[in-house]
Amino acid sequence: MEQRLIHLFLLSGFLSIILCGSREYILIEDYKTWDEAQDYCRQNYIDLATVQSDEEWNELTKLIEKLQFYIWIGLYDDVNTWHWSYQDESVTFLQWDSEQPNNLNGKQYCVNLRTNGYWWDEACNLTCTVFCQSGEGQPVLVTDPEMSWNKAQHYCRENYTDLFTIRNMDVNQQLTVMIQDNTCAWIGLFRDSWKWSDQTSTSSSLRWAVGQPDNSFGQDSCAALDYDGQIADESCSRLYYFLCQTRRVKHQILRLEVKAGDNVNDPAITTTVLNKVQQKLREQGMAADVKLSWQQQPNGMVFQKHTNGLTGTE
Ligand SMILES: *[C@@H]1O[C@H](CO)[C@@H](O)[C@H](O)[C@H]1NC(C)=O
Ligand SMILES: *[C@@H]1O[C@H](CO)[C@@H](O)[C@H](O)[C@H]1NC(C)=O
Ligand SMILES: [Ca+2]
Ligand SMILES: [Ca+2]
Repeated sequence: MEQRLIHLFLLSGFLSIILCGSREYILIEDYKTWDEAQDYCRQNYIDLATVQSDEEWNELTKLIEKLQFYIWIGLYDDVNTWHWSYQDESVTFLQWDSEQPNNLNGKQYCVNLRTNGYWWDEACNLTCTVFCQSGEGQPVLVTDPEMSWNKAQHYCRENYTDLFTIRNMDVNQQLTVMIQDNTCAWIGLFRDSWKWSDQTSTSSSLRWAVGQPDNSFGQDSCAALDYDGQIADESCSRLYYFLCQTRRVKHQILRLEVKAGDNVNDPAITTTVLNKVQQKLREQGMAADVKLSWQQQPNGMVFQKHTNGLTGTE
């Protein structure tokens, strides 16, 4: 058998590991509007506070125990996000009635057509007749039974194409003539509602105080915690203390020693090693909040040769 003599070196490299921990809240005892508070938190921390889990709610409740009034958090009502149910089309034509949309008493996320030919934003659980859209794009009026907007969307998607999309005045006129004997008819227009400032999902349930959101001042598109640790919608221009969020970050540096040939600083190899470590972390369910990177040595290399070379055989 042929033996090839190669040189092995003892090399070491440093792996930087950054662990992102849970959310941490910082109460800022300074009166600001919601927008000013958002700016402040984004400049000094991560953002206004997002609250997703039970543990996070508990953490907050501890913070506010000593307070007497509202505190801004990162929740806001995205009031200008009207779009159509069918293919998520954006809005090019609008026919609001005077003083609409007004989000009266809060929770008006769906739109119906009235007999005067104008549109109203309404609570989606109101029951109305329905304009579905046929496969040919024609309006079909469903008068029996009257339905909530969500039921109507389900009904139209199952039996036709979707709720109806109104793109111009002529069609709006055509529909208006069709509903003369009814008070309202749902069309496909609706909007997004409450969102977190840091754009994380609002899927976890929001702890609204009883009767909230109610838009009682007419422009309540920002959320504050009350002294019970529940949420209320409030006018964004009010001046309240506020909660910022940050994350506990842990930084560790790991020294790795390898015995290898001369080519370990090849990016293909260092990347492979990094991926292997990442995979190990993932197998242990830890990868989501971990950032790994190599620390480059002063000479730009990842691995540094120790002074004494070793000699081995392959
Ligand atoms: C709609 O829901 C609200 C509570 O979210 C309720 O007070 C109201 O009575 C409901 N309206 C209808 C028509 O069901
Ligand atoms: C489709 O139409 C039928 C007949 O009107 C109705 O019974 C059914 O509930 C509709 N489908 C849905 C999903 O509403
Ligand atoms: Ca309205
Ligand atoms: Ca309110």
